Amino acid sequence: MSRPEDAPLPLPVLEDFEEAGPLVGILIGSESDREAMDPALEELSDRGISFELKVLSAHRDPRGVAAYASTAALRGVRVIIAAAGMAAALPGVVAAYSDLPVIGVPLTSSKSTLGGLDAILSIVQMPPGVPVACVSVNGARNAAILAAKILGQGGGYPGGPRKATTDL
Ligand code: AIR
Repeated sequence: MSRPEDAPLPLPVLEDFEEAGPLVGILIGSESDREAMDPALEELSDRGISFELKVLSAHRDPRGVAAYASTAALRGVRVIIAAAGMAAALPGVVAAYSDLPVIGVPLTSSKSTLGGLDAILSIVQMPPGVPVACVSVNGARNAAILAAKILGQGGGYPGGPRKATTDL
């Protein structure tokens, strides 16, 4: 007898992603990563930079990640921050499906026995041709600051004047 969980996953509905996007897309691999990313949300909010946050796992919902990443630029998203713990494939998979700059945030996880070393190596060791920027373990705030700097290239600085270096 077939079980509901054996049914093929529905194909992602691209209409789900068609609404106009913010400047920054933040992806987290699990609901359990949300709190670790709060500093990024705070930093982007302080700078007046629009963002969205979605929970999408590269391993548990690969087609959802593919659909998001391959449509983000069309929606106006200009930088993607992707955060995950353990075998953190999320930033790399996003970079595989999108030409947008991707900033990876390796996270510690209550389930990780390696304290974030697993995640940072998963993110930083990308093969040639598919780059992903990588901040420190739990470096959510730095990811947001880097996103703001990327957005500031070639024009005005989004979110107003830079904070003093001593605030960083
Ligand atoms: N994760 C989820 N799918 C792929 C990966 N690498 C990560 C999450 C989270 C950790 O696994 O980003 O940090 C544990 O997730 P959960 O949902 O079991 O708490």
